[in-house]
Amino acid sequence: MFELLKVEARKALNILEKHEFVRIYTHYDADGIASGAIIATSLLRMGKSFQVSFLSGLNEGVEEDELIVFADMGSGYPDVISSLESDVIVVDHHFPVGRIEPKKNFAHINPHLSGIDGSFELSASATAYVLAQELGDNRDLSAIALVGIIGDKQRITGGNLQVVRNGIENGFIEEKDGLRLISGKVRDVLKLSLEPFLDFYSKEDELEEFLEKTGIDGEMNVDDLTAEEERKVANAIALRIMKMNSYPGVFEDVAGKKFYLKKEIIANAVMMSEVINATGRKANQSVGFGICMRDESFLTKGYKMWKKFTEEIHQEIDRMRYEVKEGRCIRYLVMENGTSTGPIASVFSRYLFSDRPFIALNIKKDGRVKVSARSNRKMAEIIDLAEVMRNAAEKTGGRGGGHAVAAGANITADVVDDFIREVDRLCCIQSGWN
Ligand SMILES: [Mn+2]
Repeated sequence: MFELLKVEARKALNILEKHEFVRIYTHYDADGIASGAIIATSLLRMGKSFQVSFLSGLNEGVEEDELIVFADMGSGYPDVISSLESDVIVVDHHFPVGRIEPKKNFAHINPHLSGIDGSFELSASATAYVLAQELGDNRDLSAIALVGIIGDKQRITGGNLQVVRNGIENGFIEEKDGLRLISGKVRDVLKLSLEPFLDFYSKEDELEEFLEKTGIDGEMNVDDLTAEEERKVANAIALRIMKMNSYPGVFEDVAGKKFYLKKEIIANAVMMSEVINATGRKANQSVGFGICMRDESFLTKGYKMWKKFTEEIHQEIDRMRYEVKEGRCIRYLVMENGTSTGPIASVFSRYLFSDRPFIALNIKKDGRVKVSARSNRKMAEIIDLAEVMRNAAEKTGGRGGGHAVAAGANITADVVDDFIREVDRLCCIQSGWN
């Protein structure tokens, strides 16, 4: 299934062979950090040196070099890529836009160009893994690919499944039946989990009642639950999620299979993904990158950031759920100096307000505005948020793009109202709701 991707990956190998040093730009989320680590590790094993930088998008400054590799970004920015005087390799899974006219050597590794749905079935990290396998024996990196797959909330089907199977067959990933949850004591896990979001953070009474009804000791470690206990928790979680106006598909993502990484310094794949994500959102990507490179000295810091970030998100959710506004066809939230837009938009769109696309805007002190738009697989069939973000941002002097189900934009504070109006209008046109 990766034959066409591999053709492009071999082109990338030819370019890489001409260089000793590679400059890597990657996205600052879990999938981006995992992709960066996969590429960096494969380069190290080839004896090449590299420098990696983390960006929120390609609108930020990119420095020219002999060879630049873009990971988890690039396909949506043909103008930026075409303007570069460097050799370029793009490893991305966002839908390609426009036409790239490279000045120098160029390889474009993107599942959408190879008949694979990159929005749901191949993360950037899994795409990077396909490249890594052309560069050498990098089968162990299938575990890091899985961290990115989970981080992007993709399904483990199609290409992703093939990568994960590869990891299982080679002993780098262990698959078990059960709930896909973070690690820790049952009580803390239920309270802090964001995927699934269970809305226990400030509802201690409900949490204790939940534990009592299911007959589970909250002090027990989730990984030590018996199959019977796990089934009880799963049923109770399913019931709670159902009562929340959540998207029906969310439970499928939690129940079924859980994954343990045999060679990584965090064994629970969901936990590793959450920690990496938190370091990215906290502008400390090098910590997450270090963990993906199996450097234990970053672990304590990583866990600390995860705890802090997760609590901030829960507090923000509690504060902001009553500030959510309605458009004609969207729901939206305008924050000032908020923690992060992506995670909050994910929880709102999947668990609390799942019947409309959700747009979170964060106005920063410098007047720049970060926008995250989220929906669910079903809604993504009628509304393409990547297109909505791109068009609305372009109309208001910004830039946007992403996936049909999860997209983003960067705009300025003075156009926020116009931007929201345009997003609402475009969502109405696409959906035909209004
Ligand atoms: Mn991604």
